[in-house]
Amino acid sequence: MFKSGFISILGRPNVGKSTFFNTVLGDKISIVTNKPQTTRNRISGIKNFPDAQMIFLDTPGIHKPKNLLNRAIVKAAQETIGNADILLMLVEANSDVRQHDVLITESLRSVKVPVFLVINKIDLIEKKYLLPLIDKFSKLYNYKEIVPISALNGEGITDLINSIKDNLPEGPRLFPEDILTDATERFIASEFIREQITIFTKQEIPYSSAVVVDSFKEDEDKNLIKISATINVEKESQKAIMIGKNGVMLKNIGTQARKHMENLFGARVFLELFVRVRKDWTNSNRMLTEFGLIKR
Ligand SMILES: Nc1nc2c(ncn2[C@@H]2O[C@H](COP(=O)(O)OP(=O)(O)OP(=O)(O)O)[C@@H](O)[C@H]2O)c(=O)[nH]1
Ligand SMILES: [Mg+2]
Repeated sequence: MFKSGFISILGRPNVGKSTFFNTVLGDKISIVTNKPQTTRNRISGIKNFPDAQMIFLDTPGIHKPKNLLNRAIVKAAQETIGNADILLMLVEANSDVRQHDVLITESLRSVKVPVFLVINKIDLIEKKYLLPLIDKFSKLYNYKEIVPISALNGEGITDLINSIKDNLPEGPRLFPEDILTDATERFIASEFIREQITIFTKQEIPYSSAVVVDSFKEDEDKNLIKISATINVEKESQKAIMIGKNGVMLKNIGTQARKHMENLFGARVFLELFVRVRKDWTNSNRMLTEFGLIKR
């Protein structure tokens, strides 16, 4: 019997959804930072077994949105709830039940598919704190399974994969075995740039930045990819910070992003970055659509 299905990874911002997604897939596809609201789009990642195919969906952290950008990213996460065969609600072992965890539980009330509680970051706590936390979460929802893991060091991942396999419906292979993700190389390139922006810049700047790849040209003979991308910010002052003194900030962002691209694409990358001010884009339906954050 072959099994297949979609597994959505849900949770409040920063609990480690994208880290878990990358660990399961064995490749760095989704970007990870120590700041909340890193992921903005739903991304799929396909994991193949001799007797099963799992399509994991990494989603943006669910929170109370304050602007149009945040409303769009929360919607992208919530939309996966109705389309998944198994839902993983990720939480952090090193924090108590938070308001946003309760918010997410509420949106799972009418769900018919199995919901797992996945307690991540167990490498950060002593084991004795696990049971009381499990107890608190169990009062919120009747989870099908409760699995403690560390997405960072891989602890518990095999057990979780086995439980997922047990709960997957019978079904055919849905995608060819050589497909890893639905994210395009262009999209991943733009994300790797945004990841470095989020790491290098402070305060509101990561949240005011959107990256668009303007051109992506592969020269197979030279094993070289030429990428040109625009970083959109909301204000002139942000543009100045993004470029930095003598262009140092932009250079650092570009250098680091290029290294990650070269690793994943297995080719040399020539990366050219531009910075452009698009006033108040985080509250513009038109610009959010242009930047791929609202589906056309
Ligand atoms: N110690 C520890 N840190 C972890 C673990 N998993 C993730 N992290 C860290 O948690 C932070 C957030 O990780 P992400 O994977 O970006 O979290 P996310 O849930 O995808 O966040 P959003 O996309 O913002 O919703 C990063 O600094 C990770 O390195 C873990 O198992 N243990
Ligand atoms: Mg993420």
